[in-house]
Amino acid sequence: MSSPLFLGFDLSTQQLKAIVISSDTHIVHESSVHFDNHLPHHGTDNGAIHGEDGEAAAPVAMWIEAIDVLLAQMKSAGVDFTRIHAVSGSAQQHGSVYWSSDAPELLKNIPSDKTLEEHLCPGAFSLQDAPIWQDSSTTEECRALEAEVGGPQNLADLTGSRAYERFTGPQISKIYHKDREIYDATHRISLVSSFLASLFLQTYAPVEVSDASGMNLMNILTSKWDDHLLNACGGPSLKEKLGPDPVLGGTNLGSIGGWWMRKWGFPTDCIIAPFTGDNPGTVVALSTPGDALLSLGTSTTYLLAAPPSATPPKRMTTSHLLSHPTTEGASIIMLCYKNGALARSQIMERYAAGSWDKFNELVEQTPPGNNSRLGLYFPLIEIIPPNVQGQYLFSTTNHSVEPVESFPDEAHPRAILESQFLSIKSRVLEILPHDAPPLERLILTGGAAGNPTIRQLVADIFNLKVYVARTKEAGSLGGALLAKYVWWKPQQTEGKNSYTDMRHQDGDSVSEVATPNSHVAAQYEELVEAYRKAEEWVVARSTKNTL
Ligand code: XUL
Repeated sequence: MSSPLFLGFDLSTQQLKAIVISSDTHIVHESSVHFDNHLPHHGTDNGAIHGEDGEAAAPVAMWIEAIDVLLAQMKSAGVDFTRIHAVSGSAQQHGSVYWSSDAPELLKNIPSDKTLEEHLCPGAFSLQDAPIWQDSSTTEECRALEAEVGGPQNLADLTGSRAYERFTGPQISKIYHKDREIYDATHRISLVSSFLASLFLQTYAPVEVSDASGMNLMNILTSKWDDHLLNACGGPSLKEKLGPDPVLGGTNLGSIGGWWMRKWGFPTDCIIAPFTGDNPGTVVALSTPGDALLSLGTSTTYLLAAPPSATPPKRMTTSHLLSHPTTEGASIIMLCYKNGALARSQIMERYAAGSWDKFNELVEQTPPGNNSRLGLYFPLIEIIPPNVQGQYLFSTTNHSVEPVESFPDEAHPRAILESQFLSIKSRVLEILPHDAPPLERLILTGGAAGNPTIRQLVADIFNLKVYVARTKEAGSLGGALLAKYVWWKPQQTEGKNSYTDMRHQDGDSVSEVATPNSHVAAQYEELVEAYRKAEEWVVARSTKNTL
């Protein structure tokens, strides 16, 4: 009855989810609160309020009310909070929460007869709507930040990413330069992840390293705030407003606050561990360093947990490098593409009579390399490579590529899959240091992960065994695992207490679904160069078009 349980949250764009796991990592409870549906009075559209110039924000009061509602829901479903030994979670990356100078006192003294929302809102915040990752209003601040360090590549070398509108540094910079009154009234700035941890601690929580990597403010090699960048984004007071340098996941931040014990019955020794971002949370849920994760959803996201190595992965202006949440010195390489499922289903509609079975048949009828045809498809303006749009067809001969007008209809399904995956492969080869240990597994998630033809093609192109995840709730599971880790770690002997050791004891959360054919994989190695040339042609052509 009293065996320990661990609670993990995921505060994503559209909902707040919670997962409770047992010490042998079985999911024993899941709950969620959907912002638009359950809390419509906050007036959000898919969890956000959009402004006219690309602004996107979420009411902090909505997130806090969601916690009150979720806890009540869990209690009535019979979750026994007295058995929760640790709490952690993950949250949408990059968003920022602005606490007022009354926040420390308000956080500390929450009366048991009040909800979090009644007590904290609006007084604990200097800005009621938190800017979120969908915000694209800070182009000016991005260019200024890059110029400050000598250009986008220098900023990528320093922080792991060039400046992006959604990143927290440019967001803070906008408030500092354009809303000084709000900035000056701000006592502490949290990420969405550290804001959640602060509520549970009832005092400010530090930012976690992996999520801090999405700010353009942390030195990616030392995991410390970079004073020059802090100064550029928020003047001399930003260092104090951000609090101590970021901490590693699995750090014991202290016990849960008194309100949580009195109101919900959490035990006095329930530990709070740092909350992380949703992408790093997914990485810790489904992979260990040496694994790659490929999410084939609306967008395509590739996440690679790179083990510690003497030479750090190369930092590029089209990918992100994040510190790994639990393994010191390890990192996560992240690539985000806009043209994922939409582009594939357009091809399926147009050339495979609207049927995925037909699409698969056409792929299987054509040989790897597509009879020397390469097609790149960008119905939406792409992120990687930046700002390209349209359809580009090529014939490939011995490492050279020639643009062509058209393909036979049946060549398109294989062409889109090959080019989407070769784009990732070419970049991973470029980013990974030469002395990096070989990758071990590729874990597929997202809608297309169920397609057997796609699974096999992915195995062949990346030359890796392909696995699929057994859960859809990777973000909150990652949070629950980080909670379990902070409890488990001190009970182990030194040298056998890493997060990876814990996950090995847990057994796998993925199942193998495809094995590469080494002969075919070798053919794809050869095609990477042709793909690069085709992409160069497309980029040169789009640059010309926009001049
Ligand atoms: C990653 C990003 C999104 C959010 C969504 O850089 O902006 O994936 O984390 O929750």
